[in-house]
Amino acid sequence: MKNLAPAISPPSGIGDRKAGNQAVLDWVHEVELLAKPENVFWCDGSERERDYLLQEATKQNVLIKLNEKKVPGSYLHRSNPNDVARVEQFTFICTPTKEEAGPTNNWSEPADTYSKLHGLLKGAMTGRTLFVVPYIMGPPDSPLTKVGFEITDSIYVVLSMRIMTRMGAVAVKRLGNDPAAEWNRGVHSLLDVDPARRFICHFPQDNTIISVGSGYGGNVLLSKKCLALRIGSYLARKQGWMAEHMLILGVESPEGKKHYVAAAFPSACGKTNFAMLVPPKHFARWKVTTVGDDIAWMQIRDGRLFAVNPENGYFGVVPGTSYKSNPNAMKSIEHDTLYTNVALADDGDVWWEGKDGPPPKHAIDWKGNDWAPDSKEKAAHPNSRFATPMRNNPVLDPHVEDGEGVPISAIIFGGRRSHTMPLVFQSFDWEHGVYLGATMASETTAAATGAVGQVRRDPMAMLPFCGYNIGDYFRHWLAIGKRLTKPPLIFNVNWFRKGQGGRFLWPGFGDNMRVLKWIIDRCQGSDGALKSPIGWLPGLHDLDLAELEIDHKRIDELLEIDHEQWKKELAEHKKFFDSLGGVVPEELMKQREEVAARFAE
Ligand code: OXD
Ligand code: MN
Repeated sequence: MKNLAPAISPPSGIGDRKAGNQAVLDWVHEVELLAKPENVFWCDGSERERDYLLQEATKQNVLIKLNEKKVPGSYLHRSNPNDVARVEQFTFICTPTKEEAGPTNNWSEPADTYSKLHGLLKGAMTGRTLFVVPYIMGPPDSPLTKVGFEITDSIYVVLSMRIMTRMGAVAVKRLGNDPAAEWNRGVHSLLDVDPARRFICHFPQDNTIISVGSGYGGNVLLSKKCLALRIGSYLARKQGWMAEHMLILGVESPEGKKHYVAAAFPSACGKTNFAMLVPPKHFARWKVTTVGDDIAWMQIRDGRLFAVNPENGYFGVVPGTSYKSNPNAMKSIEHDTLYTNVALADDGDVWWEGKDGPPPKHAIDWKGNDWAPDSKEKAAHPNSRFATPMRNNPVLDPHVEDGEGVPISAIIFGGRRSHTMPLVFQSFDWEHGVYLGATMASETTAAATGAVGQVRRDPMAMLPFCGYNIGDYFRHWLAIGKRLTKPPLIFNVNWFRKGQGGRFLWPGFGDNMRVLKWIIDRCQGSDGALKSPIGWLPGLHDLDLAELEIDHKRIDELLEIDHEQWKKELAEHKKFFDSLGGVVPEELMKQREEVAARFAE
C-alpha cells in the first residue's frame, strides 16, 4: 500500500531540538516505540523550519503552491474525498463512567479504547516521520493559557498548527521543567484514512486526545475542537472558568465607548462573518474589531467575565466568502493562507462558489477533476476551508494579546432558523439566558457529516464540543452566573428567518450592525425594548434602520412571535430536555414553565 506520509530527512539544525521536560520526552519515546516511525522531528516554530516543511510538503504533493502574484505565500491541500468534515459519530468521550460523558456524547470505556487505539497505532508510522508539535492555546502571558503537545505523522497538520496556534519554542518555555506541570497529550496518525478506522477519542481525566484515520482539520488539529473545547470545557468546569464555542468582537461607538461581546452560533452559521463585520455606511464611524472567530475562554474577575481567544488563526468555511459578504476575511486570505478543498484555476489562483467575479472557464475541482462552469459538481467542497493567521485580519482587535482578556458586556446565542425565532431578543436575566442557550437550535450545515438543513437542538452551540455531561455543563453555567456581580446581558439572534416564498427577511452581514447597536444600547442602560413572553424585544423604533431599504411590514415579520409556532417550540424544548434523561437542572425546567405561563397570561 502507498505510504500516505513518506518520511522526510531534514538537514541538521532542523527538527532535532527537543523539549526539556522529562515527562514530555518520556511520552514521545513511548509513542515512538509503539508507532515505529522512521525518524522524529521536533518542531521549534522557526521560519527556517516552515520553509523547509513547505518545500517538502510540495515535493510530496501534500500541498500545491498557488500563484505567488495572486495569492502570495499560499498553498492548496486536497483531502481524501471520504474525509471532508468533522465526524461526530466517530468522536468519543472516554470517561471512567458513561454518566460522566452524559447523554449527548458517544462514550467509550477508557481502558478498552486505549487498547484498541494502541492496536491501531502499532507500527502505524513505519516509513513516516513522527512530528512533535509543542503549542500553547492563549496569549503567552495569560493565566488561562494551556500547553499542548501534538504528535502527528501529517506534515499538513504541522503546517496548519503553525497557523492556528502559537507553536514551537514558546510552548516549551511556558511548560518549563516541572514534571507535574499540566499539559495536553495529543496523538494523531493518518493511518490509511479509512472511515472504518477513524476515531477521535478524548480522555478528559488524562488530558489526552488520540485521533486516527482522518486528515480533516476539525478532527486532527487537536488544539481546536479537541483541546480548546472538549478537554477545555472539562478543565474549565473543574477549575471554575468557561470554554465556549464563541466568537469575540469589540465594538466602538463614534464617542469612543468600547464594548466586547461573545457570540455562540453553531458551526458554519456566520461566526467568522459576524466577528469581522463591516458596518454599513450609516454606521461609518462605528468600529468593529475581532478578538476571535470560534472559541472563547472566559474567566471571572471583579465580578465580570473576561475572555481570551485561545487560537492564533482562523479555520473558516470558504464557499460564500466574498468582498461583499466578508471583505475582512477576503483580505485575510489574500496571502499566507492554507486552503483545503477549494478549486484550482488554470492560472494558479483559487476559486470557490460565491467568490467575487465570474468563475474561471476551466479549473480543477476539489477532487482533482476537470471542472467548468456548466459542471454538475461543485468546484469547491461546501466545507472547504482556509487556515490563515489572525495577524492577516485588518480589523484585529488591539487587545487580542492581553493575557487578562477583554471584559464581556453581552453574550449572544443564535442559530439558523427559518421560522419561529425573531431577529433578536434579550433574556430577562442570567438564568433565563442560560435557558435560551440550553434550548438553542439550528438547521444543520456541511461542517459535520450527515444530512444538511434539519433543525437540531445545539445547546450553546456546544452539542458536538462539550466534553462532559451536558446537565453538569448547564449547572456550571448557572453556578458561574451566581458568582458574577456584573454579568453580561444575554441575547438571542436569528439572521436566517424566512418569509413567504422562502426568501430571507433580513439582509444580514454588515446590516447585523443594526442589531448589535441595539444590544450595545441595552448594555448601556437604554430602555428601548418591549416585554414579550420570550424576553425583551426591540420596538420598531428601537432599531436604527436608517438608509436600509426595508419596509416596516418586514420588520414586523422579523420580530413576530407566532403563538402557534411557539407552542410547538416549547413542546420541542420539553422533548429535548426529556430526551436528556433527567440531567437537566430544575432551574431550567422551571424556566420553560415560566415561558409557557407568560404565553397563557
Ligand atoms: C469549526 C466547526 O470548524 O465548528 O469551527 O466545525
Ligand atoms: Mn466552530
